[in-house]
Amino acid sequence: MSRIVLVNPHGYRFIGDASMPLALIYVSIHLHKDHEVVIIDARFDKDWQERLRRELKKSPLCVGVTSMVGKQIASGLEIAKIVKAESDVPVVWGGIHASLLPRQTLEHPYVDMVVCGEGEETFRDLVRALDKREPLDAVAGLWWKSKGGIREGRPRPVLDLDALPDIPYELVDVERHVEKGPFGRSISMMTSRGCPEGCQFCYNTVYNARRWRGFKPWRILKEIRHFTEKYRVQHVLIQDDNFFVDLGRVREFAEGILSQKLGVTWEVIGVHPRILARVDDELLSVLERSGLTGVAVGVESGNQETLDRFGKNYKIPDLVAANKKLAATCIVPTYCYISGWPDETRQDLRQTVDLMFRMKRDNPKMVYGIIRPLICYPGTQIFSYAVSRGFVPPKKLEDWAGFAWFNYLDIDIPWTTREEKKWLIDLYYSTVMMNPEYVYVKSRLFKFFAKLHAPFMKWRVKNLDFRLSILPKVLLFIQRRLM
Ligand code: B12
Ligand code: SF4
Repeated sequence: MSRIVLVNPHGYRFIGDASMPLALIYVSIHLHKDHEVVIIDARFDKDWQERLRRELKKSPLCVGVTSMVGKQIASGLEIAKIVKAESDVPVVWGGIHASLLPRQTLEHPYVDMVVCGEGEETFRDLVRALDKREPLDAVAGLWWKSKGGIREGRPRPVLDLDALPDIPYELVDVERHVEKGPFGRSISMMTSRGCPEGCQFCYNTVYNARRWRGFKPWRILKEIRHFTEKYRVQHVLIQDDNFFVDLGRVREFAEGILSQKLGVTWEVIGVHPRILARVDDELLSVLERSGLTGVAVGVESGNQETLDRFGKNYKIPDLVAANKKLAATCIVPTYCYISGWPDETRQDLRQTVDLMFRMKRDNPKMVYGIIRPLICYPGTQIFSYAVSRGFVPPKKLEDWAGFAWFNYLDIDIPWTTREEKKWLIDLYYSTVMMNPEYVYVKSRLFKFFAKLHAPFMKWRVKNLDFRLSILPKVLLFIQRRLM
């Protein structure tokens, strides 16, 4: 039995994120029975550096790190630096960022291997090869460094999700990831991967090649039962990119919650407006009775031309109708928007803001949601478009740590001036403060301030008037310097 150490980097501090480190739990799925798998979480373990150093003394086969663009990269490199300074243990990176840019990730001296794409089988095969000192050539899905330079294994086919064994949640202290929210003890989970849509600003079109696959309802229900019975979980946050793709699956799942009397409420963060519009009254009623409390919907823009141009395949009147239908239920929608599209005019943005307030009039329960400036992430079609317009992407792994909203003013966006970016940032943080209920910010202090300032921020956003606006700048400073 060998040892494997996995470390979850921290991203922004203080937002209070306690979600399960699902990536690291899933990659352990085939390994934890035959090996000692240790998961360290830099978000919670105050002494994570010491724990890592102690683990390194036990000569693990490798140390694995997950990655997503933004601050997690800096934290991931801090982890890798410790491993390199104190041992000869190979450092394996996985996750969306490393998978999209494996070569550049491997060019960093602290990274020895990259698991590209889904990690369950690739990591299992890699661990076997390391354990038996076999060559790495046979490991599909792996990129690695060798004396001859960077090597690329053959691609790994996508997984059959239902063939996976039970997910080893107990590798972490599950209780630590049970969050206390308005619906009681809540836990996050994933029930599907990928998305068939073609939004040009989303990693899915490349990372998952528009393939969607979901766990069968019986499996999701079994997991929820485990959480309710063992951890008294009362609410489930489903983090899928597009949960509603297969409405038959959704119905079976919702009916299963009712027939099995699971007694939980649930919430979904990935919903496409077109599919929402397809949910008929009868299914809506099943969903409501089964305990669906909220859906986060990617509206993106109130300008139809922008939606059509960037592949968000739906019509605004369908969304407006779906919102009205939701108004008659207990299901609370949160709508998410993007600003700063290529060549977006103030008039286009005005339409987005008008849509936001119109939806509130039609459905007073609704959560406004946030208007985020567009960041062209690697692996999206809009990223290639930005490059064609002169955008020069970061050349080194460490430079991606600053590729996020807190640094928006310094990201080169070919179609936006610095003045315009300042204005979009004011709009962004003003909408953040309009949403004390926003699902991803758990900090009570934030919620308190947001409640206090919400009416004023709504006025600013509605009138697109950011003169003398101090608060968004304070928030930007906090996110840049302190988080
Ligand atoms: C939960 C989540 C979060 C949580 C993080 C929880 C955590 N553990 O730290 C929170 C809310 C904090 C968060 C924040 C952000 N997120 Co986020 N998040 C997600 C979400 C919804 C689910 C991630 C997840 O758990 N997936 C489930 C696991 C099983 O899948 P997986 O991560 O792909 O892992 C598999 C493989 O990648 C691989 N793998 C992954 N890690 C490793 C490690 C090793 C060693 C190996 C071998 C394999 C391996 O194997 C796994 C199993 O197959 C994804 C969307 C998505 N569908 O993935 C976005 C997503 C990852 N987030 C994204 C972004 C942009 C952000 C933010 C930057 C946005 C922001 N608001 O500022 C922030 C900032 C994070 C930061 N850097 O500080 C993007 C990433 C894009 C990119 N190019 O990296 C995504 C894809 C959303 C999107 N549609 O664009 N996020
Ligand atoms: S619907 Fe959502 S998850 Fe699917 S491609 Fe569009 S933005 Fe990405």
